[in-house]
Amino acid sequence: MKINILTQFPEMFAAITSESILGRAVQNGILEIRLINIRDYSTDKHLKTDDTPFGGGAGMVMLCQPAFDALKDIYGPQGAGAKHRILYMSPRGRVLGQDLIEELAGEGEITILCGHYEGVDQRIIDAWGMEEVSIGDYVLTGGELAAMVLVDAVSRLVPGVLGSPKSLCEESIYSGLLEYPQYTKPREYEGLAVPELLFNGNHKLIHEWQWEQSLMLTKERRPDLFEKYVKGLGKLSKSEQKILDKVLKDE
Ligand code: 6GU
Repeated sequence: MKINILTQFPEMFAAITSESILGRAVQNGILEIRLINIRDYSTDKHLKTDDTPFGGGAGMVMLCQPAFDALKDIYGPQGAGAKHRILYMSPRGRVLGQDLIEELAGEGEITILCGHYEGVDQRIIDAWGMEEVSIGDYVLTGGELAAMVLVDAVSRLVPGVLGSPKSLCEESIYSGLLEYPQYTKPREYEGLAVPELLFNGNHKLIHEWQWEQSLMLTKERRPDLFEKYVKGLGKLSKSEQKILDKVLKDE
């Protein structure tokens, strides 16, 4: 998958492109992250990329010229031919969820514009058919961190980026439940013991315990997800039904 990122701060992206799982995917060529410095496209003698807003008000607004020219470099003249989805990171956008992440992971190539300061000239968004995306109801100083969140979440769904595909389907958002508690060695640490049940070798019992833990956590912390999950459940075995009834009864 190829991800083009238009930003005034390309160095920030080293945080995701040179480390850990995404760093390896970039090294392997599974993931291509092309960082485009908007300033490089400025035709202004001071390499200006923003200016004061028409109508007054605080802050600076990203200029059309550098952004348009950077986009033309990727796509050719504006309006020419098919293009990929172009996202503009903005707190006024559609709130990012796993649904949009999955959609984007299915694309071969996407482009992301990161705005800074007070925003960008609206004509950039309109002329290039950008989709506005927010990562939640709070305000950041710029779109870069938001873009990194999106790129990380999308990339891990690209085949080959994660080691084992099993870890994908086992996790919360896929089964619709929050994750059960995990433990590792040692069995006892500063007097704190790991639940006995995990050592009895009975994998059916262990899975049932993990499912019960997930159900309880989800019911307590995310009643919205819990309700949806229970509604979507198919036929349960006798032992599963018993566990669900117990969780439903517990206050
Ligand atoms: Cl995408 N950008 C900014 N600046 N702030 C945000 C955001 C994006 N999402 C949530 N807050």
